[in-house]
Amino acid sequence: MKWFTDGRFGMFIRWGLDVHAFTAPKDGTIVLPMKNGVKAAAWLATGAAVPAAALLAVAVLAALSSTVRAAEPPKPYGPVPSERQIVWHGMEFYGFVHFTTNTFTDKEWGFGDEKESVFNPTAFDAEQIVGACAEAGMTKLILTCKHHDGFCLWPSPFTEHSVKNSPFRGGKGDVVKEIADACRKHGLKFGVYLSPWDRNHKDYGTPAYITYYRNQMRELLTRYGTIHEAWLDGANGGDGWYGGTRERRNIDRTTYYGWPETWKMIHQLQPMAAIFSDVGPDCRWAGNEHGTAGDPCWATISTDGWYPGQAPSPQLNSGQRNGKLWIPAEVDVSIRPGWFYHASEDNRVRTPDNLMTLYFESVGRGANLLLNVPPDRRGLVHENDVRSLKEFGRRLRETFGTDLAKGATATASNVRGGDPKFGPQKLLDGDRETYWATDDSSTTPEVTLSFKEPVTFNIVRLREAIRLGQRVDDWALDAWVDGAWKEFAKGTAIGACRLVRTAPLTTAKVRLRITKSPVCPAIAEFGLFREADGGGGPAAAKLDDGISKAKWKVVSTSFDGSGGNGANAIDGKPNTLWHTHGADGEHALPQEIVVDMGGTVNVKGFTCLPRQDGCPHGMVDKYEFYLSADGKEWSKAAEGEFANIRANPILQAVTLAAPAKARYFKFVATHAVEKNHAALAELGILAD
Ligand code: FUL
Repeated sequence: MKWFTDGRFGMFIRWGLDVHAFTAPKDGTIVLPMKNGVKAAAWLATGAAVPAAALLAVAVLAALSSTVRAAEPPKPYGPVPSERQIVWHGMEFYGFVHFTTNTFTDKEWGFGDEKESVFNPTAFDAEQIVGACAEAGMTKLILTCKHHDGFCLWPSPFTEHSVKNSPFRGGKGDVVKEIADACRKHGLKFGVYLSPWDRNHKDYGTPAYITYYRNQMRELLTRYGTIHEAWLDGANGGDGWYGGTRERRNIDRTTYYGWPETWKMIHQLQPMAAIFSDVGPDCRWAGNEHGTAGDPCWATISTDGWYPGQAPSPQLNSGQRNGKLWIPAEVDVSIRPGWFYHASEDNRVRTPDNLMTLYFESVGRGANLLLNVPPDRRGLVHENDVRSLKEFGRRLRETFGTDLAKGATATASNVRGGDPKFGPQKLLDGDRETYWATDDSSTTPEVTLSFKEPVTFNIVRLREAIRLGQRVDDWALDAWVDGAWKEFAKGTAIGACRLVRTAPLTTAKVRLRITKSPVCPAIAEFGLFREADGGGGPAAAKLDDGISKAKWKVVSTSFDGSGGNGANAIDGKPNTLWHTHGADGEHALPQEIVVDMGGTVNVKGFTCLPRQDGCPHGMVDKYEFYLSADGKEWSKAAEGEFANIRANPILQAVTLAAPAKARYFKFVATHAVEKNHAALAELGILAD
């Protein structure tokens, strides 16, 4: 038995024996805050063998007890989440459902001139869609009630461009209602995506459209029960059908949409609806569509001078330490390369392994994961996607179902005020609201979990008590191996959730060290898990990007920029570019490249891999494609748009209206998402 006192609160008894009279915290430290002094004295008076001096000390302290209080919680550090954001953080993993005329026209961005009649799912089943998502472990679904093409999945009285004029349910259908109802039934929350950009609406670009947009938002927020998220997309490609004018309409992103007023309306009508946009206000875009949050990914960020659709991606991806606002990241990514269903992508569904990786790189960095599952033309989640989701759900459940840390004894180098309310056992209670905290002066404490028997784990989960802000900068984890501590992970930022995935470790002691923090830490959870094995998942999908290029050669290009030879477009390497930015500056669009395939090929289509280096300059989003038998006489085989390529620069595959025999092809870049030159990584041909 060891006695010592604490300057502010009196006395602790560090205990080496079994304790019967007190409820002992698991770390074996009996804490007697002053207000319990009387109890302590009474217990000690029952005849326990303690030194007389110590007994006297307890009695004296007990007499003073009325003047001392239990420890106060730490003061919050920096911005803190709102109640709505706390609920949002709790959802962690949920789904997106992209469904509109694009599903039937094989596009990613409809132009706005699609006939309502094309929207004709033959076996739409909201229960099947929601059920597949529920099985994956999703907590919410966000539906594209209206995408950029302007087609509304509910019978809005404000437009004719909706399901009411489609064959779906004889024009009496309401996809929004069916999905919302199915969500409620399966215990999922529901959210709405209402695209601000509307390529159909005649008034787009004028104030009248804003009234229309808000009217529609009001409909969605008042007709379908509780809405947990309003997803406000930042994309705007400029041109569109716009009531038949077929023109480019530029808007001023800083003022046109009048966002603060729309945000206010959303929160008034649906207080729990977290608003997503590039700049929040409740959650922010993570800056890419490939499923990865930054490491670290701070929940805080300063958005001064940024607007939806105009915020810098790297900062969105990693947030900003000590940013002025709490706007955590949401990672949106599709289970397939595109956001909408394309039969050509049936063998490119993300595998359960890949989904696990995405989970660690999003949820595991304190962001939420928004995984898109696009229904097919039947109006069902395709079998391949269902298989992947099911297996992913199984792995999540099995992995995180058992917290191996539960049986541990936790001991900390410091406990705030010696108060068990802030004791390290709070790390193990599975409650995100309770936490271990230290005295204000203790900013680099450590906590050890000890086990009677060694445990084997490969995942550590840490959570901060985020109501008190994002406090910790740096941390490290050690395992007790062969009689010594061995560091197995370290990093920066914890936030709502930090998952560490490591090689399996077997040990009887694990230690968390906070190595840098501006204030005392407040940690809510310290969990250990063992990843479920990967059996039973579909095999990795193979990317089919066309026929062999062994005999190909570049006949000509309109220009080769510095280090950007045409040959790079057919070298099979995604990291080399053909581009037209020379030492003398940009060579303006259009720019073309001609390739000889070395023999006649039955061309069914072509592929274009956009530049993969993260730079949007010269990224081709409009093209023309020609074929020729002799390299002299050309016929145009395709012309079109690579939609959403800036945010999602995936392989673009274009199928020709009719296959054609040719030996030569010519790709003409007619427009780029930024700057006035061409740049692309690779071209390929789809053939028999
Ligand atoms: C982007 C859109 O342009 C895509 O089509 C998709 O909806 C994605 C989630 O957001 O900005």
